[in-house]
Amino acid sequence: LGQKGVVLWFTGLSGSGKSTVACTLEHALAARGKMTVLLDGDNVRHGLNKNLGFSAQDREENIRRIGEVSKLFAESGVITLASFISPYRKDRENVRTRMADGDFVECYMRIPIELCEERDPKGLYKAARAGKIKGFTGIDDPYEEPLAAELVIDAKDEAGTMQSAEDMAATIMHFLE
Ligand code: GGZ
Repeated sequence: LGQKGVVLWFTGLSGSGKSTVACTLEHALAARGKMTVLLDGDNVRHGLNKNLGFSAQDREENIRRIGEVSKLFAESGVITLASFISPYRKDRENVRTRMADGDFVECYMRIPIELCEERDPKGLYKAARAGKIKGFTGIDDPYEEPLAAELVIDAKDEAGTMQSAEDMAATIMHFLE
């Protein structure tokens, strides 16, 4: 009866596919009858965190609040998928420290910036290059790579073939199993 909660924390650049993979994985988990919640910029930055911008301080507070919400969900037995750039190592580690051992699974989307920029679904990289957005992660704002993520997802598999979102979600599902 019941299920154990966990936080799957997706970190990576804008356009790295965090939310796409999280969404694909969420569907796969739901198909197995798991209770899940997906937190991302779209449902958090417009509500709970709408008073926050993209300064280092605001990003820190963004991640802190999301961490606390994720913790509450996980403690209620929900599989929580959090998809945020979360560029600062310290901020991610603070979330990890707040959680019970093993309940924080850091999933690093290690996609080269060239690829993220090529995709640029919202034209944000273009705007950042043009100086229309200041402090854009990877352009003129830092991204601190995880040093010991539980999962590292690369654009290509070992054979050098580009991975689909389904492939990436399957890797994470195997880890969870
Ligand atoms: C990075 C920005 C910025 C700046 C707006 N830097 O690709 P997106 O659009 O949908 O995802 C990005 C999102 C990042 O929000 P997070 O809450 O994940 O960031 S953090 O964890 O750092 O707090 C991008 C958009 O917001 N966006 N301005 N300057 N991304």
